[in-house]
Amino acid sequence: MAKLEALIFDVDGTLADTERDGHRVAFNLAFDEARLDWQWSVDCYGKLLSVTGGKERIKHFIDTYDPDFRRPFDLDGMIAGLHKSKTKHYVRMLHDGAIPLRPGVERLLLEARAAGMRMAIATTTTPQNVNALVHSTLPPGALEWFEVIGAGDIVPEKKPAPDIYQWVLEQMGLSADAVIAFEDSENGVRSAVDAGIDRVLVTVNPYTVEQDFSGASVVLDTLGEGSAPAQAIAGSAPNGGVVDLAYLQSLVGA
Ligand code: XBP
Ligand code: MG
Repeated sequence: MAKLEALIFDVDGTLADTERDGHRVAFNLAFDEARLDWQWSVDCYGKLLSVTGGKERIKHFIDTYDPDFRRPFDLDGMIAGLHKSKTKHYVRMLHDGAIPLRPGVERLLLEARAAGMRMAIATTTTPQNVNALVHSTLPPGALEWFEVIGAGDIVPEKKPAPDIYQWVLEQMGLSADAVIAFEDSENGVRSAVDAGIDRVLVTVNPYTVEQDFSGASVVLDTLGEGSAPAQAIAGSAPNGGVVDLAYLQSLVGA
């Protein structure tokens, strides 16, 4: 039986439901600040999420939804400026306590830490956003629980490309069959699977619930808490409804 050696977590949608009431709102605040008449509705943002990466998403929005927009000479520079402003708003919102962790996340992190399980992050989002989420939701020093944080532009291609998972595995010196990836989206599962990780646990959210998770080992609604057990959407939920290290080890050994 392969031994489980590390847990690798996606951030947005997985650790916390950050997209609808966090990132989307911050993009709109940045557009306001720049006096642009763009406002991303909840539905529109759901479609835009097919493109990962905030800067890439703004570029895609212009190309697809506002093709007549008078592009400045330095469009990439303009998008980078907008994105910087968006990150500032997003980080402030997190520090104001706008977004909690998803059910079961802190419980599993604490169990893994107590057991000495190695942990890492593999995300498309900007590093400052990871720091702000961890600082605003977990005890002081929690950033150090994650041995490696792979985020944003550290790799050339964002999810669904496998780059970020490959980078994290390389930094940890681990082979793909010794880890479990935690994801919430089809793009994230593709990224992990294409990096050779064949144990992926998905917890869906309203934006991703209809996506194709055929590459995942199990699809749940949440990681589960004693009072609110996890329900399986595909595969088997843990006995007792709580994703813990014993259940994760059973997925790796399966
Ligand atoms: C989600 C993303 C990110 C966020 C916005 O990443 O695709 O682009 O939506 O963050 P993941 P930025 O699920 O891999 O955590 O604006 O910083 O890109
Ligand atoms: Mg995600």
